[in-house]
Amino acid sequence: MMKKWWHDKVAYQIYPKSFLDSNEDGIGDLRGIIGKLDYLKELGVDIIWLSPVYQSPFVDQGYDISDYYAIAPEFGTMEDFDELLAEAKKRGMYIIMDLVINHCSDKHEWFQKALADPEGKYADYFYFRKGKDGKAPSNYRSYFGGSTWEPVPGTDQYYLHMFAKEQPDLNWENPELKRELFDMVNWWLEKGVDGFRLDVINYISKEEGLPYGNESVGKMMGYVGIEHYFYGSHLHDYLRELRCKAFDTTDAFSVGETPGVGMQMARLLTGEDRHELDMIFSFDHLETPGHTRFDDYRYDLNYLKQYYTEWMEGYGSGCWMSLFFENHDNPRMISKINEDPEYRFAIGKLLGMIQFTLRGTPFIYQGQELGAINGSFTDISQIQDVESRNLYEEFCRTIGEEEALRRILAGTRDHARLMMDWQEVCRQKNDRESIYYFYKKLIALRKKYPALVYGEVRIVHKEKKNFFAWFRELGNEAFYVECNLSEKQRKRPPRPEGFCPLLSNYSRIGSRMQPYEACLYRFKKEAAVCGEGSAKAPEGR
Ligand code: TEU
Ligand code: CA
Repeated sequence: MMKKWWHDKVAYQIYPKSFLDSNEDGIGDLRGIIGKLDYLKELGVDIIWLSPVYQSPFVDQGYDISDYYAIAPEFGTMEDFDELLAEAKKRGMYIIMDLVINHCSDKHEWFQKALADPEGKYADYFYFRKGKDGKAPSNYRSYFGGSTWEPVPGTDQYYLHMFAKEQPDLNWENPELKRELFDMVNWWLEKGVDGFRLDVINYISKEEGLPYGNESVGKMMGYVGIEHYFYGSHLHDYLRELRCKAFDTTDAFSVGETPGVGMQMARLLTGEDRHELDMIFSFDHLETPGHTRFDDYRYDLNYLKQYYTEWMEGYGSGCWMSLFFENHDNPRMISKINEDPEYRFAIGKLLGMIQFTLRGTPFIYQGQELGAINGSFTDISQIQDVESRNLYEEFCRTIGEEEALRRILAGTRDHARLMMDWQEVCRQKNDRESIYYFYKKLIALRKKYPALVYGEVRIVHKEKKNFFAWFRELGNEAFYVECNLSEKQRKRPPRPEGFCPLLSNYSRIGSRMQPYEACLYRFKKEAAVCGEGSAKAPEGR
């Protein structure tokens, strides 16, 4: 595969609202981020993905944009943003923005003008449709509960919104809208941003006529109507256009958020010959099959092994993966795997080991490097997120309050949106055995050894339950990683000869593997001393 500048980089997602509040108004802000660039640099981060910082009524925390050319005053000013860009550049770091162009805010002037003049040009920037017999034009269900159709008061019209009713979907069939969006993207690129994360980008092409959704497909996929807008027939054309008219002008980087897209579609979206997206975020690995985010259950790491085995072996050499476990929409991964505090840091380090030694570009979500866990919410009044609040009401009607609360507390996006714990950072920086240091070491190793970035992945012992191991090989360099996926000790399978320990989440590598143990080894020709049983303690734990 042709080398790209982002292949050997480490990315870090910042959710600005809860990263660092510099002026003590309770809301994280751009100056807070500027003040922590050195922290990120020291950790080894190269690329910063900023969740939306544009002007917004914050119904969906900035994913409802009312002005694509303005910075939300809650976060600071355009001068602050320019300073952030400049300070990042000074440190050799890259900034990527969140591009939310499937929908905008109902407060955006386009939507306001559309409402004011239903015959005017802006009405066609959105999906306005007549109701049917006093009911919504179709049966589509919104991601945030209820119908995707919101009636326009005093008319027989409805407009489409896949998410909150304050987030009307944009009509990509309209060439003028597309031009405005491409101009906007170019404006940010000219400013110096290095790329974009594209919010729910696989929903932008909707089937003509927006036909009724098949209820049984909806039941299976969770959302009625999904077959008519998920991976729509013009998606590839739109992405290629966006790429040619915007991204290519500066070799900008793009990572598409594409929920529900499996490996086959992912290949079509990211193949290096396809000229669409550089990478995608696929979410299939975030829940064990048969479960949704709102189920209160334990995640099975054997599924993660199965998922990565499939992608590492099947995605193809011309595609490049994003490697991540968390973001602002999902509970903390450690909490999903095992809530016993005894295993918290071992699991956190195990996840880091997987994330930084498989093939792809790792994305850390803020706080993950500290082993952040879910919040301890107990009551719906503590929950802010629009998705959780809407779904709670819906659940209450069908399964009762107690069960509704249990489901919301299991899956609420608020877990990931708690303030970053800077005191914990201080504590961990003073502890050489902390997860923070473990991440820092992993990142440094990944940067030191190209085999950990570009090497072939060869997964072994596939049939062994609760055990995940692989080689990374490039030229004369070879690495071996072995992980115990369970809280039970286990016999250590024979380690390949000539491999010396480099890093482990336990201080001693014995004949039995400890709960969630993860070890990285490097091949040394001359190293007969590293034979079975004589492994010396690696750095850190
Ligand atoms: O999320 C897209 C999306 O499909 C969500 O339903 C997501 O899958 C879910 O919340 C978590 O799995 C993106 C943004 O990441 C999210 O924050 C926004 O609310 C949403 O788009 C609308 O812009
Ligand atoms: Ca603030």
